[in-house]
Amino acid sequence: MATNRTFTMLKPDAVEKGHVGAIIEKITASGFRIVAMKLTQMTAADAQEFYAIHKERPFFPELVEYMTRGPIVAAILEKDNAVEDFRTLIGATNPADAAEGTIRKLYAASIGENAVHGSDSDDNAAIEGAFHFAGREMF
Ligand code: IDP
Ligand code: MG
Repeated sequence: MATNRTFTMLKPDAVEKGHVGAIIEKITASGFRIVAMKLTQMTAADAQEFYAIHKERPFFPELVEYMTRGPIVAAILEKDNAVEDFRTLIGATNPADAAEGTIRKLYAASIGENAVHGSDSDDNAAIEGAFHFAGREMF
């Protein structure tokens, strides 16, 4: 995957609250092109694998429960400097620390239920995109 791509999930809380349209509008208005997108739901095994780096953290069971409780919107996005620019657009992990106007500031309830995921590196963007999408689903 090209290094100008990142991977995102609109998490179950964002879908439940009806924020999908507003968040996608903000993403595309910020210059990201949608390469792939779908509504899907992760199994516990999926979430444990996706978030394996956090498996020793005390919040891991809560994170798996949260991420599997309902559908998510998974997407691959393209833009110059995609990974860094998308992390800026979503804001800090804890919405209390997120900058004004960021997606987490606008739509996240807490550090756990924080509305949106963004890859933290080009390598992880490629791994996470391939976790959710087959090549024929990417445009
Ligand atoms: P990130 O999503 O901003 O990269 P990470 O530290 O990688 O943040 O954590 C992954 C996800 O785990 C967060 O987005 C959030 O949903 C959850 N999480 C992180 N820290 C906590 C916590 O202290 N309590 C509960 N959930 C957390
Ligand atoms: Mg992270």
